[in-house]
Amino acid sequence: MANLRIDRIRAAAAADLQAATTSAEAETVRVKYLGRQGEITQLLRSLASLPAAERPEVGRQANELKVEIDRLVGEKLALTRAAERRRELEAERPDLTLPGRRPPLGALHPLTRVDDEIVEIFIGLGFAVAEGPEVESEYNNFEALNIPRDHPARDMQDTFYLSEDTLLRTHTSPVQIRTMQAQRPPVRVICPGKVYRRDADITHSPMFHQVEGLAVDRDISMGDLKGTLELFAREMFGARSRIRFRPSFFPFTEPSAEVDVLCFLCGGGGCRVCKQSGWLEILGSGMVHPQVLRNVGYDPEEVTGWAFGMGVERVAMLKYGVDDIRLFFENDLRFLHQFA
Ligand code: 2NL
Repeated sequence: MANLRIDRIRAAAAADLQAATTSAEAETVRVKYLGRQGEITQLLRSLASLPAAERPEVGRQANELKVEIDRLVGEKLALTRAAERRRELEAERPDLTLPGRRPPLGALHPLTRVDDEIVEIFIGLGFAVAEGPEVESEYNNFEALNIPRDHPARDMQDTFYLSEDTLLRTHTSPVQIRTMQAQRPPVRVICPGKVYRRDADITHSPMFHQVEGLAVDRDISMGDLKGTLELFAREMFGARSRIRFRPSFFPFTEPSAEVDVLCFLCGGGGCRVCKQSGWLEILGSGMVHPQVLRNVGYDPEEVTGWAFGMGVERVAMLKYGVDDIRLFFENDLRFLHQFA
């Protein structure tokens, strides 16, 4: 009787395993025969009710069958799991013919572009780029530049003072002062950088960018300044660009001149941007004051020089028709994407 039951279980288990096509079904077969309520488990439990003489032989066969089913289930599991893993990998196979994902490309900030453009033009004219610290001494920022103690530009309203005699530079001129202190003429430098003034409205930002240029050598004249700025204007604003000089005043230059370019929006006919004048003011300039030359140890009887300075934001606002300087610093992508 017991033998018959074992044979029947063996045949049934073999058939069940044959029918199992997935690892989950193979697991179900294991539970059905070897689990806590499984047929082999129940058979082994029922050994106690057999006649003592039959017990060892039936027990041995039942255990043999248990080991056999366990081995067969194991083999089936290995086969079905391998097949399932292959199907998984097949489903995940990357389609190498799909187009690649395009990472969004960044773009230079409009101020960086204008800044680079200005600097590149002067590099092309033989100028060397010089940079310096944004935290400066009062001496380099004002004193050396012949800006008198009672000059309005020195007022607390205009300058961020860090202590009695250190401040955030209000222009990049101190870089030129440092350059002249460090080397003998000839000097030709272009100085881009951040500058700081206590001022904020639609055309003024407490931090803005300036580019200043300086040339010092024997016999440097106002004619050299005009020629240099004319070349600059043609490269920056186009071949039809013109410039004009208007007398002005700066404590560090004498004579001084404000430079206008022919309005590149209306070509000089008059428009809203140039306020019907046909001209746009873009920089200040002049012959370096003899006192400034003396302050850096140069002899104004031996060498002369000129300098100029322009605001990068102002040039960028004119060039791109931006009417509020704060747009450059808000980092709103809807604004910035327009320059990509
Ligand atoms: C402006 C005017 C200017 C200078 C900057 C300069 C520098 C040295 C000596 C003499 Cl070391 N001058 N720089 C000269 C004239 C004008 O800037 O309106 N900038 C936005």
